[in-house]
Amino acid sequence: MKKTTLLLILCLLDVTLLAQMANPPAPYGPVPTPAQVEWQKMEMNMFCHFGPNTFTGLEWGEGTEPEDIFNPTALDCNQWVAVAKKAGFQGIILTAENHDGFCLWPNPMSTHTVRASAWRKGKGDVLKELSKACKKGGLKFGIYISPWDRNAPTYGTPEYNKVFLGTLRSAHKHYGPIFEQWFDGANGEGPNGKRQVYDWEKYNAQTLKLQPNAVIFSDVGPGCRWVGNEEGTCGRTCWSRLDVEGREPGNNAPSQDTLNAGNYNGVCWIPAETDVSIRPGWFWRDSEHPKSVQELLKIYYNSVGRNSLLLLNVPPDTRGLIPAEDSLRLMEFRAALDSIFEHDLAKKAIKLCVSNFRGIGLYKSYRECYNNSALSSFSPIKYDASWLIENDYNTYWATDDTVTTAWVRLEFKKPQTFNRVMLQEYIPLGQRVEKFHIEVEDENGNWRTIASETTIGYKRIVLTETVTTKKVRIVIDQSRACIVLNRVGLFMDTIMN
Ligand code: FUL
Repeated sequence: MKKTTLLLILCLLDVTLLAQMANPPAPYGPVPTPAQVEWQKMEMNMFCHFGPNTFTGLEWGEGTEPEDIFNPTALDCNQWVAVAKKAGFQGIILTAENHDGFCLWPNPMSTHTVRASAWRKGKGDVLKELSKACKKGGLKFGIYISPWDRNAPTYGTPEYNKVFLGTLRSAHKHYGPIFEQWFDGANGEGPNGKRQVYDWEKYNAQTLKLQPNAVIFSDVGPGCRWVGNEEGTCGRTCWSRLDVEGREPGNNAPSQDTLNAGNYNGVCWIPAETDVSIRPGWFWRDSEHPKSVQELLKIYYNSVGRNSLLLLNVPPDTRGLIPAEDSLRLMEFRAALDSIFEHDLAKKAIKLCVSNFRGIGLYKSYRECYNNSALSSFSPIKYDASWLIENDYNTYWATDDTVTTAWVRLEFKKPQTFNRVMLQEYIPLGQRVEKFHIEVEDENGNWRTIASETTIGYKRIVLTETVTTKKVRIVIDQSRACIVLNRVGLFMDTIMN
């Protein structure tokens, strides 16, 4: 055998070997816990605001409403679950207790509960019904409890912390597993109102002791953070990192802008959750109606599409059912999402090329492109571009440790028309990308930039003009460590333009 042939064979063998031997990228900065990763993957959950306000039309109940006010005529949590599942939600969070202090379960720490109401002769328990229905339907169950309690006689005294811990214990002991505990930061007592020094440390510690997989929501986490507004808009730049040293939910929380964008150098992994209502109010009111599909799509792009989780409130009515018009709207919303995201044009690429992939070092020129065709003799190599069009979240394209600027090019046999570009980072290893742009090639072979953005995170959906092209290039201009991307998708939205 000629020396050159032997060398060539060795080279070919080596290149695969080198890539296979390459170590995975080291984590960068703060990283999510496994529970936070699972939480983020849920993408869309349903919020249910339900309680005395459903019957009085108030947004903030006073805490003095007679218990008998709460009297749903046909409560059926299986219906909530059926609607949620068909709409594509992965979990439901219920307002077990809003600011009026009324508890939807027979909380032994309070007299202001379903036990004292006429509903089902005081034997009803919404938490029990919904947690059971979720289990049966395969949805996750979460609980909202407001620390600001306008009914509790002890509110404003140190004694209240004990009462609140008892309330949490009662909910967490009997209705788990709970995937998220939602702590509201609101307090409308006004300048002369009662002041409560909350023992957040104890609330969080006890919650995690009883529900170790619960992601705790508040203005400052520790599991996930408020996005800073109730309009359904996460920042175009959105870091899942936040600085919380010396901060607390409520008045001492970071500014709403900070919550919206996160902190570039934030020490903790606390991703944003976007809570917004399908209707103008949080609670059901006869006079109000659900948002349009266009509005819901916009919310979806501004939340899920910007590295946030969407918690969409769909309030049950006085019967204890999700009204037909809301459920119908959700089905239309689902159909719209399916029509857009079912057809990923990126999967049609015949070639996926990258400027670098991890582990091939000197052999860089050996294989820049992955041929995505059944006849191809190429099989995927660890960290090469082929993983970008795979659905498995645990496989990804990664660059060498020193490479923080790189591109990926998708080539098609026939021109493709799209206006949505989806990118995902592999967040178990941290959030890295801070600047990227998207280019398309025109008929004359010239590249044109169609979008320039900043962060990606778990999921980023970039809205572009509608383009038709045979070549697309995603250029990562700046990454804080080597690039770890696990998905590129191209979609056409004909509904929201
Ligand atoms: C706010 C509360 O005041 C509302 O009642 C609602 O629960 C919303 C989700 O959060 O802070």
